[in-house]
Amino acid sequence: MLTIHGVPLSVHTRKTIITAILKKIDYRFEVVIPVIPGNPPANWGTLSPTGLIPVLQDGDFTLADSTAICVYLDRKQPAPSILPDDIRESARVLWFDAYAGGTIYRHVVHPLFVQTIVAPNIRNVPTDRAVIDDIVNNVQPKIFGYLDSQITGKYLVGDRMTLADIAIVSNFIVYQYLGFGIDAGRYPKLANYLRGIIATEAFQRALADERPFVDQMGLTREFLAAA
Ligand SMILES: N[C@@H](CCC(=O)N[C@@H](CS)C(=O)NCC(=O)O)C(=O)O
Repeated sequence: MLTIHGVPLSVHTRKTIITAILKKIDYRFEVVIPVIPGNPPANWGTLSPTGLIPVLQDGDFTLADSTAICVYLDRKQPAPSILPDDIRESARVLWFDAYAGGTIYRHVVHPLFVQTIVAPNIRNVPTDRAVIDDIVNNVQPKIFGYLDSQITGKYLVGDRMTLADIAIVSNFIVYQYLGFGIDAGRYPKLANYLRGIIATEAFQRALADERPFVDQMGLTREFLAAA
């Protein structure tokens, strides 16, 4: 059986979990929390060259990076595929996956996570409100506006769930866990799209499985009631 190392509520770990669920691939989970000093196991440097989660182990094969893992799972169990056959659709899926990790996570979700969780609880330094205000007022509007402009149906690309939806929505789950909301008046398509993807079976199962971690960290699940 496959092993996924990570934390179920991490943006990138959730991508691999949802892909496995969607494809009905059995996996076991090994909790690794890199932001907590001393938490990763002694061999972590060998398993994860970057030190980041997630990492997959499939027998004697070890692989880091959520996108690499999702693509590996897609080749291992091709149906249902998370990458369309059409070359332009497939390219757009990879674009949204890159945008999710390189822009949404890097410039919005990760710094908000650092300010609201890591700073006060792990680094024992106060939250910097100015950083949060800058993200909310100056960084996220362009990103949310762009996404809103790209949504034409239930899924971001094509007519079924792809890696694009998995990567983008996984970011918005953590964003909302942290207590931030999507202004449905300003971004109606984005708000509706997120509700639709979160309501799918694969997301609902992943969210149910990660609930103990969410509760333990005192994060909010209120937004899930609307899904
Ligand atoms: N490109 C990597 C990014 C992985 C990543 O940033 N993981 C975060 C959790 S979502 C992490 O390990 N953070 C711990 C840290 O920054 O020390 C991937 O897609 O797997």
